[in-house]
Amino acid sequence: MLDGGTAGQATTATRTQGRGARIVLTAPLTETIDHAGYFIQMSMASLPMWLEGILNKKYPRWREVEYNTDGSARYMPAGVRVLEASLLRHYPAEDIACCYPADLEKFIGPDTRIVAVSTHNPLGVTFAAGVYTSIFGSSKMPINSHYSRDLFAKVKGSPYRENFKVIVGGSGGWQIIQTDTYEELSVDCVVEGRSESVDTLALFRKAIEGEELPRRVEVKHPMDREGILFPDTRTTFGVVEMTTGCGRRCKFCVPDLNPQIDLPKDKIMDAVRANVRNGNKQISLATEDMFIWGQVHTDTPFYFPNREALVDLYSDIVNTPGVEQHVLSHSTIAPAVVDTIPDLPSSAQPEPEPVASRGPADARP
Ligand code: B12
Ligand code: SF4
Repeated sequence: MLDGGTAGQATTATRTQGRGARIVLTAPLTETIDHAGYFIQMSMASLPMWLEGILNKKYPRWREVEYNTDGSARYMPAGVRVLEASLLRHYPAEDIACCYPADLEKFIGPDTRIVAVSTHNPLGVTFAAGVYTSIFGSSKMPINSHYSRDLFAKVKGSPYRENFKVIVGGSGGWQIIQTDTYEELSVDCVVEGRSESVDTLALFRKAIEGEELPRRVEVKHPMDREGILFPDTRTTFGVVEMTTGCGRRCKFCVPDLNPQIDLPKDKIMDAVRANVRNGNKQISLATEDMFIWGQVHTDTPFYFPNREALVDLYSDIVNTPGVEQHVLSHSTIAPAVVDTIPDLPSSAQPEPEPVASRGPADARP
């Protein structure tokens, strides 16, 4: 069903009986849309609001989203989905609702205690976004920022605002901290770090009990593969995590502060199938550098990719029935170049290592 079907609205009312879900999860529309590939979201991050007409003309249906039968969102950014999976370990499913910003008033009610917002780039002050927007003229409001502010305004204007706490997380949370826009956006607390953390769950417990929250909380990142959760629902663009961390240690880089972990193939494949089951034709493995997968915590240097393991993983994904596109995320060039050199001097070759110490799906001789 596309764009706010009425059947969905009716069942929503039954589900929450007009009292709202205890925990409502959402994200800006322009970070959630699953339309026209990565390019549209990247444009929305970087084009000023006054150029929105160009995208409206090229993609007249970009605002159309799909619904579950209970009126909740069919897809959400991966960060929301992992948060949802994390909360489901402690709260019953009927307490949690993921919805698009336009439907917030259907899911927020007198029983709502938390509205959790996940955001990638709410104020458009990250690299590239702010720079490109200002090239286009005096308006510095990127399209994505306009829609993020619109979401926060809806939450702020809720007649039940006194009853619930607003918790923000995701890779763009720092923008609210650094611009001190808590009051303006009506945000109680910004969480920096992953939702799987016990600290995040402790914070949610506090919020449900109506306790005061700190403005900013830094939570610990899981240290091993078992600590990372995989949702079995649909994510925007079929984003499935492949690695965390990078390991190159650029001093300014936030993702690199995370431990370097490559995630197990069987869990990646389960998440791919969950996306397909829920109607996605597109998958994208999220990573800081796809070439480190299959060789993390081995003696192999960064720039020697585990080619066989990578080909095995990507082949299985693109050959999964229902997957029509795979969008590549981040990578570095050096490993691809190294992999094309037939006879490296022996000093540049990594020492062979025992197969048992290697990463997942190792097929390298
Ligand atoms: C896939 C991806 C994209 C995709 C898809 C995005 C989407 N909407 O799904 C595309 C290509 C469209 C994209 C676009 C952009 N991206 Co991007 N993207 C990524 C990438 C590779 C993965 C994101 C992801 O889904 N990760 C997996 C999920 C599970 O992680 P997560 O969202 O961080 O969620 C975890 C925590 O943050 C937390 N959490 C998340 N939400 C919440 C909410 C609450 C309440 C709580 C408590 C916790 C919590 O818990 C989750 C895990 O448990 C990251 C790098 C990375 N490794 O994160 C860059 C990254 C997030 N992107 C980045 C940038 C700069 C951009 C762009 C601005 C680039 C541009 N100029 O065009 C745009 C912005 C788009 C927009 N709409 O404005 C930067 C972020 C910089 C920043 N915010 O300061 C990153 C970190 C890349 C980098 N290394 O620089 N991106
Ligand atoms: S992700 Fe990029 S910026 Fe960050 S440490 Fe790795 S190479 Fe450096």
